[in-house]
Amino acid sequence: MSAPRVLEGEIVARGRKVAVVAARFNDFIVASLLKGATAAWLERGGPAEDLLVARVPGAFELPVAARRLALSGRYDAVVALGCVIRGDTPHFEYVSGECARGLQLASLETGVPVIFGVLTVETVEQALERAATTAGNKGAEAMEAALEMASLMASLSS
Ligand code: INI
Repeated sequence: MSAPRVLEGEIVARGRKVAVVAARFNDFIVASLLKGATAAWLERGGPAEDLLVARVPGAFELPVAARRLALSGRYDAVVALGCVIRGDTPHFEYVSGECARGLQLASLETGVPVIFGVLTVETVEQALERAATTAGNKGAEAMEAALEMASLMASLSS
């Protein structure tokens, strides 16, 4: 019996162009996510000059900037980085929900992978765990997902 043909993206940065859009809100966490994403890009063989980083005020502003970058046609993938901490107000639901919805929309509307590297957590401790500098950095994971999707999208259209 013949096996099905399986397509899977490779996590390789050389030859790719990626944009990162990162929120400044909760920068004590987002800075670590950005460090992780940049380190993953360099480790996977990406030249520093082929990685663009754009900053926005907060997670709520990530979708519009991600969409603009995706629409430019210059990037194979966009990575959105941010951190929303629940706190005591319903603000959390609006910011995190609209951010997730907007990023997914930007991806579906443009056909460019937009990666959700936004922490949505209950506490600062949970955020710190996910932005660790050693293992489990969600920024690095987001970059790896971006590279895998960029590669997969290229093979799906060839
Ligand atoms: N933005 C975040 O990125 N994280 C948060 O936790 C947050 N909280 O809690 O309010 C937050 N708010 C700002 C928001 O993203 C917008 O920048 C602001 O509302 C202006 O549109």
